Amino acid sequence: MRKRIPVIENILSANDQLARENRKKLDQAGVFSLNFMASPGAGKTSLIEHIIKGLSGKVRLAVIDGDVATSIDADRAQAAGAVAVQINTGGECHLDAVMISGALPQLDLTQIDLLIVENVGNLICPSSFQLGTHKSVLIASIPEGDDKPYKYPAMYRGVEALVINKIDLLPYIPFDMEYFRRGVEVLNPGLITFPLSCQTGEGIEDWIAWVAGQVNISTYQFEH
Ligand SMILES: Nc1nc2c(ncn2[C@@H]2O[C@H](COP(=O)(O)OP(=O)(O)OP(=O)(O)O)[C@@H](O)[C@H]2O)c(=O)[nH]1
Ligand SMILES: [Mg+2]
Repeated sequence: MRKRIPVIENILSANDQLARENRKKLDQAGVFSLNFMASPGAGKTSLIEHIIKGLSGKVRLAVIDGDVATSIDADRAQAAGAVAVQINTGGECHLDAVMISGALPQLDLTQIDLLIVENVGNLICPSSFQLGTHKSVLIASIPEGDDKPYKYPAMYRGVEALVINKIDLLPYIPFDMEYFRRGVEVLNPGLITFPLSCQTGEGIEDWIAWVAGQVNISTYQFEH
């Protein structure tokens, strides 16, 4: 008789254990952390750039950037004014807790209020791997199409906030917002959602205010 070896379950439970240790380190240092997930090109790095600029001087921000091969995104975050650490996954389609555990010692956590992790662009794998971050944010975007909640339910189910980026493209691309939102509501009822455009800046103010609220910056005022 063949024995079933639960390899996947063991890998995920080892990952979750390490994720708990990552969280402990962040909590002990008073760092609040967000895990940004999205398909390739949805606008993760563009949003991070807006946050860095919007919270400059109010929040000490660091970014861990996951990328299969390059340091393009970490360079962009650094150019925008954040401390940034690059993780090259060498082909893996997601970050995991081991990679975050390796990156954390490269940051002086005592000097950071907010850590944003930009996951690898992918709507499947990242949702299976806990990192130890406090909340997960999904960035959807108009050109991906309005059927994505239906096709990638695990991703939409497992997040605490949703950004709908590239609303400037709504006049040009067929996208039924009602259909999209109905799909999200079934999977994740009441999910806080921010339709916005990194291109025009529409909706960015509310989004940055939400991020600031998460880091407990009660005196936060958006500067025009
Ligand atoms: N029209 C429009 N384009 C946008 C918007 N936000 C980002 N882009 C463009 O979309 C492309 C991808 O943006 P990124 O921020 O690099 O996306 P990403 O999710 O970080 O991409 P990967 O890290 O490669 O997965 C860039 O060419 C951006 O200029 C937007 O709101 N509207
Ligand atoms: Mg990016």
